[in-house]
Amino acid sequence: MGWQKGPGSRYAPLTPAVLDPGMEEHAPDVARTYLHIDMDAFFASVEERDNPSLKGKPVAVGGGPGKRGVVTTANYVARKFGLHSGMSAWEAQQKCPQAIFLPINGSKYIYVSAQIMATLERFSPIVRPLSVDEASLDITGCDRHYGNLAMLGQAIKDTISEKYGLPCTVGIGPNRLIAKMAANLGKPDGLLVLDAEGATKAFAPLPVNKMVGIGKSTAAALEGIGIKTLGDLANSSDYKLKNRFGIIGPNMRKMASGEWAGRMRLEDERQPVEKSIGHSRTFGENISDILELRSRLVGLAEMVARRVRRSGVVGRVLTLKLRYPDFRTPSHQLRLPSPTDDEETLIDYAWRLLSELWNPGAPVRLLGISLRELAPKKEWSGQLNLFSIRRQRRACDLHEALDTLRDRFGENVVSRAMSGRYKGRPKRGSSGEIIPFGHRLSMSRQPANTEQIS
Ligand code: DCP
Ligand code: MG
Repeated sequence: MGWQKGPGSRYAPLTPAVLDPGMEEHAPDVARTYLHIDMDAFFASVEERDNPSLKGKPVAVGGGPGKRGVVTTANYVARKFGLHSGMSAWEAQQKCPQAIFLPINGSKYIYVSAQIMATLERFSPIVRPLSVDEASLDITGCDRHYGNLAMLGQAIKDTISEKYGLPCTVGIGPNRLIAKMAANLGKPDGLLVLDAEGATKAFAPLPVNKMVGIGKSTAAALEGIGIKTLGDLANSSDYKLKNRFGIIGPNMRKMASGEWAGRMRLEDERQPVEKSIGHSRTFGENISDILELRSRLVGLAEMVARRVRRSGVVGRVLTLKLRYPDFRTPSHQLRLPSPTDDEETLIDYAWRLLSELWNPGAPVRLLGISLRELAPKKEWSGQLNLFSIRRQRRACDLHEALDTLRDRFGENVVSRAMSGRYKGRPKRGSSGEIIPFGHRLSMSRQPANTEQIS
């Protein structure tokens, strides 16, 4: 799906974090300098560091022979064989049978990430962690102690290497976009400083999908009007672009020219205001234990709620699906009393759906939940009664704090699975169904349907 124009078109306010307008602390007319740091093959590099015998060999984290799921990352040796993040374990094994597949050690990576972020604060008072292995620093004036910008960049690379034994790439530029793009261009183990003019030259020959925020389908739409490279995009007319993409069009042109487009919210087509937002997990081993299933459900609900909040929407219809080992994939859905982005609500109702759908004790291979009938949150705020506004406000504070932590240290850093509310063995009703934790909830139900997914 490409960007469309017109009042009917809605895309998620999903902004690549580096381009979030909220991140610009200073008036744009004040000349500033930014540094973007991104660790190289982060999870794999941490594993190589901790086991030097892996050096020089193709390494992937996640996946593995006989395992399901996906590769989270591959080291640069393995990338030569075509391995990459998000590739299915099966495909990765076909492409590189000799690769060493390692289990994911999330808490270790989060710990290392926190160490690195803390170290970066020595180099600038303004450090914005953007993901588990990426940060954007405002380094205006900070280079004076080091000689020049490149020397500051090198000092950061050396420090990370000496203290943590890990490689990274650093990009420096007059705005966060150029700094991020410079880091992308410098990978791996690189250091690239670009001024505005250098950025225009460096971007020009690149295919349009190399620009942060331009994915495959927008690239295809651009190609459809004869724009293949960032140079083509930079030289396009705003009229033509606006006609095809709406306000996003001229903003894309600005970005291709290396101009800070921070006042816009560049919507990432990979997550348009989808019809639904959901997550599912295929388990390494089938799960038949109810407590284990509940804990997975809580994790999924948290992830869905977080994505929903990030998109600035609320959703009305909740669907739960599970897959049995024979690949039967029944699903069950309900309409919530009011649209929500609250994980506790999702947990309550998803739990209820599970109790009605699941054959207790039956092994489960996959569990997923999704929320649809999404609408912008602001459209709903007027319709909430006083009580729910107060409740929502308290929930919002909590969500904000948790989202910040997860943005900073990754999805698994905080978990509510052991909070009092979800502790203990679930109760069963008279007919054997599982009663949700908290109060019983009234809802309108739709019959379970069964879909076959191969
Ligand atoms: N990651 C993940 N699932 C993905 C992509 C990434 O779990 N689909 C994890 C593994 C990566 C880490 O996040 O090591 C950081 O992601 P990056 O996109 O920065 O990728 P890498 O650091 O692995 O490689 P690069 O050198 O390209 O930055
Ligand atoms: Mg990285």
